[in-house]
Amino acid sequence: MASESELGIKPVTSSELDQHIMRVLRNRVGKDERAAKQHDWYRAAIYALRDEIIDAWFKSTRRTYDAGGKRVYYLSMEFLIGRLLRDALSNMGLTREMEKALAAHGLDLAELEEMEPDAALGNGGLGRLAACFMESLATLDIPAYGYGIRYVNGMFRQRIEDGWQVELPETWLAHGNPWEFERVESTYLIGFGGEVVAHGDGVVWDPAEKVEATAVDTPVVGWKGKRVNTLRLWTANPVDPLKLDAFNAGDHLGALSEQMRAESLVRVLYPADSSAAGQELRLRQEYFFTAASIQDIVRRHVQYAGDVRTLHEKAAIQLNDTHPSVAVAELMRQLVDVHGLEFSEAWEVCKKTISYTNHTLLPEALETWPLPLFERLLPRHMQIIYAINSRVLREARKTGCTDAQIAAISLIDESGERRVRMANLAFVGAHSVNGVAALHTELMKETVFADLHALYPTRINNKTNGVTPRRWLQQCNPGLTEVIKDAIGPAFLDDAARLSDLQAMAEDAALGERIDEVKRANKVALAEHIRRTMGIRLDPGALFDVQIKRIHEYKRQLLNLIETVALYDQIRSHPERDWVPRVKIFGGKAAPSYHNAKLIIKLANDIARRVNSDPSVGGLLKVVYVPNYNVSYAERIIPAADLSEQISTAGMEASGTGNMKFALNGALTIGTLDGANVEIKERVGDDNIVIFGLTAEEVAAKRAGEYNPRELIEQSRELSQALSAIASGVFSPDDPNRYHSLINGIYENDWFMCAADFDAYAAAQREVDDRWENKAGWRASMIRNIANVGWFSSDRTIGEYAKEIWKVL
Ligand code: NBG
Repeated sequence: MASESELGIKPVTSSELDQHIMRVLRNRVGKDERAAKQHDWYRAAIYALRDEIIDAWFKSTRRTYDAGGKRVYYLSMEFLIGRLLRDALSNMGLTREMEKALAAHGLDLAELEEMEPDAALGNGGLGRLAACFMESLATLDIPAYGYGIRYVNGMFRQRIEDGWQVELPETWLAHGNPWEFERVESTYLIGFGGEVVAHGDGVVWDPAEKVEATAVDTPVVGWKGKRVNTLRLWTANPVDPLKLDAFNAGDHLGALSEQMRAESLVRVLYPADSSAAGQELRLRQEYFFTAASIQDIVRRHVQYAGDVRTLHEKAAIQLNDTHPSVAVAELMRQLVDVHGLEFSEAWEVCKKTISYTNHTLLPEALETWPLPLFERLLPRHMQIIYAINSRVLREARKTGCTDAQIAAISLIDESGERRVRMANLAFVGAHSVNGVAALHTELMKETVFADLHALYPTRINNKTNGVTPRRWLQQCNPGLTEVIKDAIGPAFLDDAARLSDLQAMAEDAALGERIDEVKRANKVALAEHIRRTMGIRLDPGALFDVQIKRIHEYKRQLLNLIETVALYDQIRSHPERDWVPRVKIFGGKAAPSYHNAKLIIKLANDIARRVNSDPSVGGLLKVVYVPNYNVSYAERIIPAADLSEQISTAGMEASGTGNMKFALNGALTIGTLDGANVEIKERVGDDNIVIFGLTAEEVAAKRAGEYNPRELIEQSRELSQALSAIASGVFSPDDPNRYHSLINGIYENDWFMCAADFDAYAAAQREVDDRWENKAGWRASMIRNIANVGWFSSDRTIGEYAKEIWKVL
């Protein structure tokens, strides 16, 4: 147990915790020990732990108020937090105490942990990054609020039926959420529609519709309980829940229409990753949570500092992608219309307060809204955007921008149907615009933001992503954590950079063996889970080759599948060779409307069915598609992986964070020079990673030039055979044409460069085999990966944001 001085809170013994749990079981859950079921104990355990956290929470909040400190506000549409029990216990230093307290009643903590629903309020990397950042903010003792939406249904649950993805609603709140606190006193009115009317010297917005946003708070505990911050998620309520006159007139449904309108705002998370959602409801969601957050921030500031003009001294607002970028217009509206500042003065305060992170260069994911829709829903914001635009474009004119440059900088896209460009709004309204990996940041300057960058050349900066080592090493891989502790002592638990102490021991055979034993135990546990849930038997001695992430063409699960088919052919044609036994594990969700992504899932399942039942590959190759991949599943798979697939078309993956988690757990990466892979390679060294394929520059050149995939395919025997097998229905005898168009896309256009990179990828896979055969070499590489990726801790990332953007450290 951690000491009081470290925690800043009173240490708790297991018997105190036990008494606490019994009290809570009785008084809050309403059961005694005899009647209590597993779920009652689960709630009692969380409530008891939560009580311990609350003390630290109050202390943290009080300290910030007393010190008059600056706060960080992280505005994000997504927080993919996953389960909280294990995380909170470990950070509070109470895991052992809880285990003991529960064991006294014959209960197993691990079983209770499994009962917790996975809070999936996000799609993928962007949402998980926000969750890692919240934990690191608390760990670094930085006062911070995360602001988002309390979705009733988060990310959908994925079922695989006959190989196809089927989406089911996820009901994570079905049995209540013991972690949260509703704050009815923090309720704000959020308007939509209506008109702008003259008022005194200025104008006011008179919305036609209003809903209430109410705060629901979840405590976020940092490492060793040093600080507890708040994740504040907004829920929506109607101003007038029941229209009694309508009800009395017999219109029972119509009477509830306001209720339904409000509920729809927080009902679902849009399940599209890296593509614009586009619908009116999405814009309403964005405005709803952003406006509530800005009102809350401004209210807190005015209450404690008095003068709204000093907002930037006490508040740093980070926009997580463009989703909350209407914050720029909303903050301006608050400052000018509500608090009476001059436009110019407000504009300076706004820029100094706000900063923006870009997470993708995919043009289809850069949000824009049809002007008529935006103006109808947010008429005053539209006026403010025009006013900002005229300032910016006048400034641009003065510096000698051409018409083409002006058109690119403008907040309004005039090229077709007129649209509001949210990325440009965020860019001009922020003092800092950052990318999430070195390569991505450079590409931002050269491509999507080239003209804005020329106008504001110091605004773009890089903050390479990171992951929290608490969840992604200590909690998901306790075995490895123990081995590392034995080898280099516990300093790395407080500072992941200290993992580098392992570097000098990379060739230590005894250490290599122990790390290998842990990896094997993790593989046995995963294999057992897969056997139990899917009925597939895996050999833990095989190389576990894993690609888990959202399904997207640019991430190239298809390239991996084509290589799998080629390997299958090779094993069958050359049974006499010493093949390295492989287990290919795939997992991930596809956006429900993304046709090709769903087809890729079906293809993986078709290949799996065929390969796994073919006696001629004799256990040398197995293919598994794990259903419903989520944070908790990642915590199970990553510690068991030998090989991490990070094979996106170069230039398209902004950073990746899975790549960091795998390396931290001792997997080797096979990958392209894309996103943070580039920086992982620099750190682990060329001999401890397998890099292949076109560079971002080469991809751009091919796309601009005369790339002929058909010719390439015809020159590569393995590739053409694998493609024709898939296209001709070898894996889909029930529907031989199923993959025709998918494969034809590679022949005709191959935007994602599967054909161009195939030979290099296949050769890289055989290089992995060779390395695997050299056991000592592989183990040394595992150690060198673990030793050199401490830099990818989100503590380092948040430290950089704090010093360079927020100025709070
Ligand atoms: C994703 C990128 C990833 C990156 C995460 C977190 C979006 C829009 N972007 O490469 O695709 O790791 O953001 O920065 O989801």
